[in-house]
Amino acid sequence: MSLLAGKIGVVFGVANKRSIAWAIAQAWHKAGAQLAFTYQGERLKENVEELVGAFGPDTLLMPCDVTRDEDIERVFAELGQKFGRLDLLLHSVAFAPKDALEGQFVNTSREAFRVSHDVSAYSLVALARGAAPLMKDGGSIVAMSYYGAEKVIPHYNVMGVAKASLEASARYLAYDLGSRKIRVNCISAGPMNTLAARGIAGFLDMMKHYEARSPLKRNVQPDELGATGAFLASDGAAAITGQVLYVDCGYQIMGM
Ligand code: 0WE
Repeated sequence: MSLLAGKIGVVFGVANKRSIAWAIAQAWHKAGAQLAFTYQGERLKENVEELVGAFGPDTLLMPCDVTRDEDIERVFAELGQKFGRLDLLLHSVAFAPKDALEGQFVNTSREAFRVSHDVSAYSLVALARGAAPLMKDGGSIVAMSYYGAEKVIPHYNVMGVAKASLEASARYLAYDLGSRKIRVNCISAGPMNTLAARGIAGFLDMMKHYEARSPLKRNVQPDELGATGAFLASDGAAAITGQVLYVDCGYQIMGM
């Protein structure tokens, strides 16, 4: 089924094959979208080059550090040159300094707070502003969030505060861009075994906790995030904007 036939999309946040961005990109591609990708830093270049090669040798792949306005400008200029338009944007980018995810939130430094919010939340605003002029027939912007935005998850700390900012930013962007038929939504995913989760103390216990407590008694699979991403990108979601969709096997509804 070609839910997204003829759509052009850009994906921020692929690091490797386990990335949530990769799962959603695959679903968008299978639904018929033509995609461009960005990667963060030389370290990830080869990895991402190899992955996106699967979508054809002429797949547009651009470096982009989302904390640099000039990088963002260049990415949208290149997208404009190659396609002249844009329909879909995926934001799957987050960072907090490792020590900020280990100690107590009360000890978050000014710099750790600033960087976390710059990379993980402000970047959505900057990317939406860059994308909007290319979204001439409207568009769909999807950003990844996590439950730590609304409830305390021990050690998630400043990332939770940044995700709260991301979700609020999505609402304000949805309001601003709504008259241009550009929708902005968040997917709040249950914990996934990605590069971003690797090395986080107690992460496997957290996966077990979701398995035990979520109504569906299991964890989320990458292709299920892909399917929700494809839905949000599609006309089936034409009246959905500013929302946070929980793709977490129901965990978020539980009170105990
Ligand atoms: O959003 C995230 C993680 C994002 C993340 C991960 C890292 C690890 C390496 C942001 N910055 C960094 N910085 C690093 O140096 N998740 C939803 C996954 C996650 O991370 C946690 C979690 C969960 C869930 C951290 C503590 C507690 C729970």
